[in-house]
Amino acid sequence: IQLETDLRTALEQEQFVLHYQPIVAATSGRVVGAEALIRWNHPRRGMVAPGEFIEVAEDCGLIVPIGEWALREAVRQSCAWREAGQSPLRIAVNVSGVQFREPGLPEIVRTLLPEGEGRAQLMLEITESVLMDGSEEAESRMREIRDYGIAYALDDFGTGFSSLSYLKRFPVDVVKIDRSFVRDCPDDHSDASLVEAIINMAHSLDLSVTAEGVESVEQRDFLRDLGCDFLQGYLIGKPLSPLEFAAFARANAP
Ligand code: G
Ligand code: G
Ligand code: MN
Ligand code: NA
Repeated sequence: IQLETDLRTALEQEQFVLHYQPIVAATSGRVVGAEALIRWNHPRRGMVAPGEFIEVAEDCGLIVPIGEWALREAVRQSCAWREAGQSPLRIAVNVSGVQFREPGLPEIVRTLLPEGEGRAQLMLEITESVLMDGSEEAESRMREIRDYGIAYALDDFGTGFSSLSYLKRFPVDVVKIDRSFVRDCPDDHSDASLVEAIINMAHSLDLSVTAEGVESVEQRDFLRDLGCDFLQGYLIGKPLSPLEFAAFARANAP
């Protein structure tokens, strides 16, 4: 209850910030975008990680306005970078299932997108569970939002229970291989085979693949050689403040 009250205050007083973890093309190492990750800049506790408040925010419904704030902030920041001369970046924002099912989401997305040239390349990261419950509705909702030019990444891929047929049915653009499968690559043969199978399967459905949790040069080379499209992880860069990310993007521009 105290946390809920504090989260309301955090929204009102704009205590949330977004950090940006770089995503690069596997073959060139050039930056293609980032995953926006929320932090709570708490007046006493300092930077609070999402693991400590997202679940509570989902339970009490505050994830809806918090998630809306994150979408707005990501679009604002990405337009600011564009205006500062940065090459276009695809910014991926995590959307919780609770927020995805909210009837107002398509309208929110529509109104926050700028018109014309500076249009933000926004991507929504959803998990397999979003596709599973109420899938008819999820499908039409995905298509409605996609018509505004938004792309989708399927987060934590492989950890859920969705069947491969979901990938064919829903308008997903990118599959993100969960970092638990990347961790023991390339030494663990079953994980290595699994990662290879996900990449090949995604490609045969015309989807791109991002590997998460890339921490070593061996993992990077292994994934690149399998044809994985994009890489994300501590080897590439940890989640960075907006200023730090801008410097990273300049240094690794296409
Ligand atoms: O930043 P960190 O590595 O601690 O992120 C932990 C988890 O918090 C991630 O799995 C991510 O999905 C979730 N998360 C981060 N930012 C957001 C956000 O803006 N909205 C939602 N719903 N989840 C987020
Ligand atoms: O949305 P998702 O659940 O994928 O959230 C990404 C989380 O993974 C963030 O909390 C981020 O800090 C964390 N993360 C990002 N890169 C790495 C990595 O290379 N190794 C590990 N262990 N965690 C990572
Ligand atoms: Mn994510
Ligand atoms: Na993930």
